[in-house]
Amino acid sequence: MPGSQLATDFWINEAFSPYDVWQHGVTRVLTHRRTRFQELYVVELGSYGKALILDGKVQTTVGDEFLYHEPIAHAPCVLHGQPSRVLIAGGADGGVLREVLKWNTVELAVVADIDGEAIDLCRELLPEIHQGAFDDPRARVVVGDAWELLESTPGEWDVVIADLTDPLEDGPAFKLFTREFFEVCQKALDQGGVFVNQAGSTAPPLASLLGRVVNTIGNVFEHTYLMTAPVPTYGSVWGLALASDRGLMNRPDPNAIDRRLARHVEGELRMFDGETLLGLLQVPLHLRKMLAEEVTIYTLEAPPRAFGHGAGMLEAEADAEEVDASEDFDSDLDEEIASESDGEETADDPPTDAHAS
Ligand code: SPD
Repeated sequence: MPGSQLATDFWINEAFSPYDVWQHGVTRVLTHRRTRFQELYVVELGSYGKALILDGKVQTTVGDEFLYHEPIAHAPCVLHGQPSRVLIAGGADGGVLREVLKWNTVELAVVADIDGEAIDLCRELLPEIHQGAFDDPRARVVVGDAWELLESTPGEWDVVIADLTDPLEDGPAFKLFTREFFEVCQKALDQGGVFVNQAGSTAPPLASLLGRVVNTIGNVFEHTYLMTAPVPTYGSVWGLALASDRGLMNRPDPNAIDRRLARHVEGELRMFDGETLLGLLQVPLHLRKMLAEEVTIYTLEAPPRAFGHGAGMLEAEADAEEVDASEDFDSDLDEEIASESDGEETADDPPTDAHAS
């Protein structure tokens, strides 16, 4: 290419559509393997540093992870006001866990991810992302199906964060983008609880999936909001859907949000504050129009299919009996939740409502 000086001969390609590919120059491969659920790379990218890539899709990079992990963690927590129990569906890399644990109100934060090997590799190879969060006494890892865990813990969670891979055919996550899953999340939330998920790309050729995911969530919860966050290595501005059965502030007062963050968040935030949240919640006209016109609802019978293909799910399904660890983790978690519930309640900061600021 005229005028360009390339610095590596080794490239990883992520195809966003049959016609759009982003290449990242790789400077080191830390591991490449096929887990029981997906193809996994941990590599070092020349521009963005270490990165986790699952089934050909960049999940997180040291260089831009904060642009995704901060909003997906702090937006639901700050709009809840006083999150105590947080469930992260997916989240193997520990980036969301790290952010959630900055909340001094959080007593229990569970990462429920089906791919134990991915969790282990992220703990070993991506300390820059989790920063020791898995060792926090308030953190718990459940290797298993987040759906089953949520189903077995009705009304237990203040915040549920679906930090999932894209809904690829034969991938591990596509069922978790359906009405049936969102209904399970709704029931798993305590009164006033807040749900958030990564809902897809806003790029015009791809945004219909985002519109349908948000419409499906809106079919389940009383109130749904779209946030958009720029995450360079996801290839476009990314959609995050927030939902709750109580109205949240969609034009929050930045000063009120900053006060709440100052009271409850310990540790540095790089991109998230009151002004940022206000901006994330104001989405452009063409997306608002798309949402207003969308009618499709994703179901288990007709689930979403993002561009790409999962590598490992067929093998995993054949091993389903062995994978189904829900009986063990359900009873452990129930005990933990029961003992946590015995603790004294704090009431310094009542939950937000639509008019609070
Ligand atoms: N297209 C990539 C979307 C990835 C969303 N999940 C990221 C996991 C990071 N913790």
